[in-house]
Amino acid sequence: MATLTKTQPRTATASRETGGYPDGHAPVHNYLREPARTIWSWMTTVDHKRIGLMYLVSVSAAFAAGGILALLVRLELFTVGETIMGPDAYNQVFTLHGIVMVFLFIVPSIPASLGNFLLPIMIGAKDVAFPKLNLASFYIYGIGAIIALTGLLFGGVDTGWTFYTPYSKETVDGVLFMGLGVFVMGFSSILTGLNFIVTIHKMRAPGMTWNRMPLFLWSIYATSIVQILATPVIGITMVLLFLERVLQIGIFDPALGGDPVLFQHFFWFYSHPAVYIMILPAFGVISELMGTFSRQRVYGYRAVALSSVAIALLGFLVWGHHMFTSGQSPVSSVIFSLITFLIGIPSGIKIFNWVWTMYKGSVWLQTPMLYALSFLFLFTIGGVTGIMVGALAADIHLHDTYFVVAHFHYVMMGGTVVAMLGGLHYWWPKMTGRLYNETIGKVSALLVFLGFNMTFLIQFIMGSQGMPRRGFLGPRPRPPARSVQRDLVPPQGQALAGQPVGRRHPGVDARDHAAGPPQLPPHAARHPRSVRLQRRPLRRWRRAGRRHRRPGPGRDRRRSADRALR
Ligand code: HEM
Ligand SMILES: [Cu+2]
Repeated sequence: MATLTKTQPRTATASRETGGYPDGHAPVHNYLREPARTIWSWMTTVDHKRIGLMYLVSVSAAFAAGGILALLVRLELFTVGETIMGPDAYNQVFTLHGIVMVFLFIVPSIPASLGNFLLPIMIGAKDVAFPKLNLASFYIYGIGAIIALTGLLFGGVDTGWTFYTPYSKETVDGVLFMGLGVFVMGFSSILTGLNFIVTIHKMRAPGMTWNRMPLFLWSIYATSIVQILATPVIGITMVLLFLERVLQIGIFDPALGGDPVLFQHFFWFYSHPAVYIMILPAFGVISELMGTFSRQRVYGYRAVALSSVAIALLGFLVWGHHMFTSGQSPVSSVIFSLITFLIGIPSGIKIFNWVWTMYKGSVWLQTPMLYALSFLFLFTIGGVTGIMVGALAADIHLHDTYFVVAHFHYVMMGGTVVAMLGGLHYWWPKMTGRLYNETIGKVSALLVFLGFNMTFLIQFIMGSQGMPRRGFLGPRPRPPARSVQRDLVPPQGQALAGQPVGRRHPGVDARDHAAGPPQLPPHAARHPRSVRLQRRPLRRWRRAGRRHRRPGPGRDRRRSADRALR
């Protein structure tokens, strides 16, 4: 590399044939053309660069498909009531959006594409440790995706990407295929992780010690650990769901002696670590970009490298923060909440080190750096709101609202996708031998940033005001009586106070008031916490009375909006 400095003049022979390289410096081997350019040679290749590129094309296709589904969701929510589809179709569309984006796109995204391409190059190895297994992983991914999408022919899925029981046991048969597809794709993820770990352990060139490894590889290494340890759990969970549906064995179905909440434990035991499968590679990309475009070695190399591993390990201990409202014991909720806060520390270490690197360096605002700055801004919002929903009291209100939707889009899209875009721009010349147009690159980076915030920032506000996620915005018939509604209160109320505490979206109108003041249960007097909770319905009742006496268009608008959300 040292010979190719900028003082060396580009010779006249540098041309398209030499790929723009000065004569004599053209790479001996051009993986895009050799050994052949036929489709068959691509399909049977064991070259990590080609496999990385094939993954890139596949995950991009999945991203585009998921994006179209997202547009359908937004379009449907454009007006109250049916805009382009009914409630059942809507459930299907947002579910498919989630499944495609999570399992087909974001889990394999950076590690399988950029990771495959760069890992051997960065450690000075010829290829990954098991090239054939690498190709097999690609096909397993493809087969899994096809099985999952076959579910569309069998009624599709309307469970949400989380497949929660007991509903997923009762609903259409598409669940079977989606579950099986996720199971199969899991193997692809495990084998890729295995391949990367062995490659990093065994194939580093002499001199490439652990402490000299590029930060991207540390993050890929940490990701691989999570892939290997966590992915089997989702596989087993999907198999159990499959067996439960087909053979009625009674694992999740209470009628058969099973426990539906058990499913949530299994699911999140994978899916929380999986969010680190999604974000750790992004951290790695950002570390590379920050170093290069600040023209400065990333500050605190060791801390940044080891924080990836710390996040990967701690990530296994926080799954219960998705279940604060599931009726799990208050003790476990407190513990899960505490460990969730702890994860903020290694994440913060990275953020501060990146900022310090920029501060000490000299920032060069090229397209990849614009994406890196977007990442810093968006991921920080995502992380901080993660801590907010990790706080027990706040999450009782925010769970299953648009606030959570905003949170995870800030980390997944604002984090992982933005980092991937930055990385693709950065390594594009290496991967293709061509340079992109810098102006178009910068404009796109800006548009992504603005468009993303316009779409998702507002969801924090909607969510904190109580708008439920996954809700079809349609006028629905009003339930007959308030008392029936009370019975439908989600379990968190009972869990906290031993009594229903009222709905999260109180219907404040005259009828509520006419029902008379709610009664405090006798034990409330002895229990200060429950007194506070129990007073809430009373305050609502008083407020309803005030509104009742103040007629006007404002009240009517509130009422219809309120009803629309139900
Ligand atoms: C910085 C640390 C983070 C913390 C403290 C955190 C915390 C949380 C908590 C407590 C929830 C549950 C909220 C609820 O359902 O009421 C949640 C949901 C979620 N988070 Fe995070 N999070 C963090 C980072 C991430 C990252 C990096 C990703 C993905 C790249 C992610 C993806 C998700 C997803 C997908 C959900 C919602 C799952 C669902 O219900 O569909 N989070 N997060
Ligand atoms: Cu989580």
